[in-house]
Amino acid sequence: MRRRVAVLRGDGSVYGDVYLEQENESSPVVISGIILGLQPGPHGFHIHEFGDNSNGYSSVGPHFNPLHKSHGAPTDENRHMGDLGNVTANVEGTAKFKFTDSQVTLFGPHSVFARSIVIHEKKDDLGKGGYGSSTTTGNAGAGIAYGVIGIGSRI
Ligand SMILES: *[C@@H]1O[C@H](CO)[C@@H](O)[C@H](O)[C@H]1NC(C)=O
Ligand SMILES: CC(=O)N[C@H]1CO[C@H](CO)[C@@H](O)[C@@H]1O
Ligand SMILES: [Cu+2]
Ligand SMILES: [Zn+2]
Repeated sequence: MRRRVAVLRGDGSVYGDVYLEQENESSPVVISGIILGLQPGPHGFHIHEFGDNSNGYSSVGPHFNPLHKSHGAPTDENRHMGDLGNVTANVEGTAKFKFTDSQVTLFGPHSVFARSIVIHEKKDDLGKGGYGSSTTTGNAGAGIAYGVIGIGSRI
């Protein structure tokens, strides 16, 4: 079992914790967490390439995309590995979630360990919004909280 954790912070009031757990390299990764301080509604949720927030959201790089694909929905075959779709905040601005993903892994050369998790100000249109940035970022706007995927405690 590998357990990783990302502590999300930004310049504003949004913060949260995201957990990634995977039994072994052939089992799906389970992604869960809670993010607070959001505007109600869907927010783009991705793994970005770099575990570097020395310059805030500007330094986390593009969506993690080791297989050189296009932006898409988590259920698409043609998607960035880091494309996790949206998480949705309730009227209180809290998004609580738990889902599995078939492409993200904590093992091998494409491991997402030490990369960044980002939540965005706007919804991810899953590549289908028709904006210039739909096919690269889902037109999700700026990242409002982000954190490096690090080593979690073993419980
Ligand atoms: C991987 O973990 C799954 C449970 O998630 C288990 O069914 C499977 O046997 C394990 N595979 C290996 C190679 O250990
Ligand atoms: C509004 C919208 O596009 N919501 C999508 C956000 O991502 C999730 C997870 O992939 C989808 O289920 C939603 O349809
Ligand atoms: Cu993103
Ligand atoms: Zn993407």
